[in-house]
Amino acid sequence: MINSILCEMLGVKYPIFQGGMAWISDAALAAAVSEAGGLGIIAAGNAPADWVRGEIHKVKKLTDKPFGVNIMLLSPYAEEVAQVIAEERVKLVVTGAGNPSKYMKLWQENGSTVIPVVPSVGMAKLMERGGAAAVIAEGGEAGGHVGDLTTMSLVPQVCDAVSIPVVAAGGIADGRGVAAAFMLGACGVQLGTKFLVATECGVHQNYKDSIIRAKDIDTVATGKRLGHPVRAIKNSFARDFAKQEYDSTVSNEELEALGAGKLHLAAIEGDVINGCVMAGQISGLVKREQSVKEMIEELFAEAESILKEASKWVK
Ligand code: TUI
Repeated sequence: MINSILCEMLGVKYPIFQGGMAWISDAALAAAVSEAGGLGIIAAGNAPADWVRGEIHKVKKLTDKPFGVNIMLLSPYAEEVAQVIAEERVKLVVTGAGNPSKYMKLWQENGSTVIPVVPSVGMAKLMERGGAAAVIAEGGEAGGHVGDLTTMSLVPQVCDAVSIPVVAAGGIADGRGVAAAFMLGACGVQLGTKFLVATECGVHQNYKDSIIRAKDIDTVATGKRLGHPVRAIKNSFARDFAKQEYDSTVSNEELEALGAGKLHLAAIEGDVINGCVMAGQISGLVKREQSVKEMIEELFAEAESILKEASKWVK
């Protein structure tokens, strides 16, 4: 068994978070991960607050194990979702794509543990000062909205800068990645891309197939010009977006409009050519659909055996 302070803090068997993936991480996926001993997370994404409330009610019916809600701070509904999280007294709040400082007090007063995703040491320190229970240091290998630093550079620097537990995210999809994260000082991991192909993940089959087919160099981060780069599978949409991004005659508004609704198009409608197939660089390692339970047990069995064998490198 991997011994992590996070297991005790969050009441989970395995120190693994399922990434909050907009349009994808619903109550069914979150409940499956929580039931398997990890931390299932409902992603609010750009969804209205009522949808989030409904998924919270659903997950509570599906499992009595701990779960979390991920609030995407760029969402037009962020304010209302923040209120729903407080009203529903969600035990664990993960934040992404921005600075959650203005909501921290509200959530803490309502009994939530807050664990923000951070792309830098500065943000990690700010979150610690604001009362975060832990931080998720997410490297640019991750899928979706990404920061500049890689997981390898970010995680140890964040670990040195804060006293709260650090969860590593970005580029992890097997036991080697989990073991490496612990070696960098993390005491937990967050995986998104791997869970995309879980049997219990309701994303369109075409989306799953795109991940399973992908090679190491098949993702690209676009949208830096807009201030929120997004990593996705290189397809017709991503290539066109990249071309327009480098065209100075295309305004930022036009570029935003080009991206609007494209994750929904891929994830729900299954158009993986014209839609945005958000996924991490580790897609090339994700080769088959498996149940969430099988994934988690395999990940930790592999990580444990690697960590036990690690002494062979030392004379
Ligand atoms: O949030 C994510 N990944 C996401 S969100 C998303 S949906 C989306 N829709 C439209 C545009 C962009 C995204 C798809 N994937 N990961 C967590 C994450 N948070 N990555 C980076 C950050 C982050 C960035 C800046 C966290 C804090 C931050 O603070 C900057 C500041 O000062 O506000």
